[in-house]
Amino acid sequence: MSMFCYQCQETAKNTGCTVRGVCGKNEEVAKLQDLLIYTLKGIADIVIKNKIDISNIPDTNHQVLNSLFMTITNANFDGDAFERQVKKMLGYRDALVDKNDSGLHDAATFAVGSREEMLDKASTVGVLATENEDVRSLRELIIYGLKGMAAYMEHAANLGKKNIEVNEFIYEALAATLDDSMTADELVALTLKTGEYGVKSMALLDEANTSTYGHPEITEVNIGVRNNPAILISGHDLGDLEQLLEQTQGTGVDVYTHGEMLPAHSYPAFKKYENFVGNYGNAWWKQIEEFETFRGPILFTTNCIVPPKSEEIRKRIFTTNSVGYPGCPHIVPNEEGKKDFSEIIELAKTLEAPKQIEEGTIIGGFAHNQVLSLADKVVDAIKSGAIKKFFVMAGCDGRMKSRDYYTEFAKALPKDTIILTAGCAKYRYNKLPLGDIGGIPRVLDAGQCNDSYSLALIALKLKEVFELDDVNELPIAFNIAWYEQKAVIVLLALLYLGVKDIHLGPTLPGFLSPNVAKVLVEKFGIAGIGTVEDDINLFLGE
Ligand code: SF4
Ligand code: SF3
Repeated sequence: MSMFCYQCQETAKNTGCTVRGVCGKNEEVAKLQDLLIYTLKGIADIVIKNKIDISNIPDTNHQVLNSLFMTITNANFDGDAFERQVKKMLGYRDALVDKNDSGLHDAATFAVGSREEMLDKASTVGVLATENEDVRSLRELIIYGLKGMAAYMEHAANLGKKNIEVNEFIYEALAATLDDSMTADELVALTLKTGEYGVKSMALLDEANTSTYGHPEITEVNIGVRNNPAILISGHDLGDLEQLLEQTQGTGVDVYTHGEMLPAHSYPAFKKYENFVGNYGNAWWKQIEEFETFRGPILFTTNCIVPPKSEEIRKRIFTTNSVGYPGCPHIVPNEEGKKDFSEIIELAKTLEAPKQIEEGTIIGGFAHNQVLSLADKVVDAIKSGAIKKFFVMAGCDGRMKSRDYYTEFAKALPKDTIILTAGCAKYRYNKLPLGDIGGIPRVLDAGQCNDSYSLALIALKLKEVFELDDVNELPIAFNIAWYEQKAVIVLLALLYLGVKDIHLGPTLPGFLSPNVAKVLVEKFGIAGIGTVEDDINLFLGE
């Protein structure tokens, strides 16, 4: 076995990628990612054992987030970037060590120089280094939750919002994954605590986005094209979008969103840009064909990157933040956080306008503020029986054929039900003509995966209005699609908020050992998916 990774839903045979990632990650990158995570654990070991006041190490805190984010599925495929990051983090780590320290873990003290030494060391510290499969499963569940949390924290930090408590928790949890004395029960408790901090990180990002760009409002988004050269912006970072829109003003270059950037159209602050045309295409995995017809440059602000099939497309790809791809220009901010996108804009001017692949509009902007402003209408519709049930179908999309389930499920839902969605999972049904209930669309899109937080707030508000003791008494079912590690933190956040009986698909995570899966089933009622018909009957109690 040359590598081992089982962090995403598409992991080979649902057990682990062992030769090359299904995502395209090669052995070297997989190993350097393992070593980077191990180095972060070493930093955490020193921070916790030496009781370091982390308010004094802001750069280390930030780079811990960035490192975690870099290892998320489809974020960064650049081996050189990982080698540099490992070296950088070893530098931060060694600066924290006191020469009188004793009792530190190997992760806090190991030394490597060359790439070869790094790869050798990585072979001994990856996921499988934890022999007990239940402990391994819980440790990885926590680590994947931290990765998702770090991504959300980084976006918030890019807009100037921080919460040092969350950084402290990240150190605590990273260090705990090195601690062989932790019992399975303690690790389960830490998993729930990870969910608690997941809620805090999503709340922080929500505050960062809404205080900077306003609250999302109901918006029709154009899915057709205009006849100008254009740039496609993908990923989740709204700060990058703002800078791109500012810099493209008056250049004759249009801007379109792809994948998870779609919800940006619902923020009031972006509506003033005349060249912010619409959304092009679908979820991340369709980029292979959609980048071909888009014809202009693409800026990735976060995952999901799919390794480009042709040299022509690779030459149009630019990355920033934690993402990277070998040979693609990576744009870094200056001291004031400003990024220079002129190279992308100049390239766009030399390329053809996008080819139209769809036309019409889709509707979005149903985040908490907008939905709560419609609360009376929604509550009346529930009371009158016009709305019988809500289905939270948030999460990720992916390539697997079995995800057709979600399209079929949405189609088969009775007309008196509403889908609440967030994340790129929505592309499985957001263009279906599902109609509305008394003017309320049957698919309410709260935004990006992190905006699952909005869905939780909406549920908690309904619980209050209906004076219920438990959120599970509401007519809301959870049928979530997962793919990468941001969906893991969303799931842990929902568990922490007390949501029970979540159905998770299209497969249960391969990283759950049978015993850990059993705990999740018994304690939280987690279940997989079945056939559309059986599941609808089950959810509707028929
Ligand atoms: Fe495999 Fe997913 Fe890991 Fe990629 S991220 S190597 S597809 S488990
Ligand atoms: Fe999608 Fe990658 Fe997860 Fe933010 S863009 S939800 S998969």
